[in-house]
Amino acid sequence: MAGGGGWRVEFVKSCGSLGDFPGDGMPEAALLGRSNAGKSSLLNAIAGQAKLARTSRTPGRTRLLNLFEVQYAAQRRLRLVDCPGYGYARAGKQERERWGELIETYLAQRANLRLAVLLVDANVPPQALDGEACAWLRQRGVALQVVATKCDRLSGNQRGQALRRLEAALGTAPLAFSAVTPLGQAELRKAIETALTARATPPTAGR
Ligand SMILES: Nc1nc2c(ncn2[C@@H]2O[C@H](COP(=O)(O)OP(=O)(O)O)[C@@H](O)[C@H]2O)c(=O)[nH]1
Ligand SMILES: [Mg+2]
Repeated sequence: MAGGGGWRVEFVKSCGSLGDFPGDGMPEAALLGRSNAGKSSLLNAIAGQAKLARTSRTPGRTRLLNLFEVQYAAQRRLRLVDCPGYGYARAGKQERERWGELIETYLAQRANLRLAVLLVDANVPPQALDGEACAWLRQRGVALQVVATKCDRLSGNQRGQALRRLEAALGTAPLAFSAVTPLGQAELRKAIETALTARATPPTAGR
């Protein structure tokens, strides 16, 4: 198991309901974003494992919450909860609502949740759906880190502009990130560790 920045990441399971989640106290960070925002690529990059999460050219395929566990220090573990991409137009209305319901139940009710990591593509203008997601999370008191993905596609000037536009639209400074260059990768791992270490738990016994 190759590591990225001292992280050892493994897939645990996929969950279709909150009842499928482990009943432990391990701190969790949710990975959120519209389909095609670069979530699978980001997960592979910060894990240092090319094939950990499937990167797909068919957006909207993943319907379950996918759990990954990270060992990031001798005695520290955290869980990443990869949530289905929201707002994919070609999914039927019913499907969209069901995916949304599972994500919202998790974000609103899961006691282990410490941080929502919201991915937005830096190459497209700020999207209303992302603004709504930020507002929804703030209303519920969920700590939020916005990540501007695919920044390698932008020149320094364009990147600065895109970041300022996103900050103005979403009300929080995004972390500039690329899955294909090291940009932002160590910073994101650190931000997740810091947010989740506030109340650290010991490793799960018996796994
Ligand atoms: N240039 C570049 N392309 C990216 C980056 N992250 C994702 N992509 C591309 O964006 C598309 C969607 O990525 P994916 O990780 O599958 O997005 P997901 O649907 O949010 O999981 C794919 O074609 C990726 O190769 C990045 O950091 N830089
Ligand atoms: Mg994906």
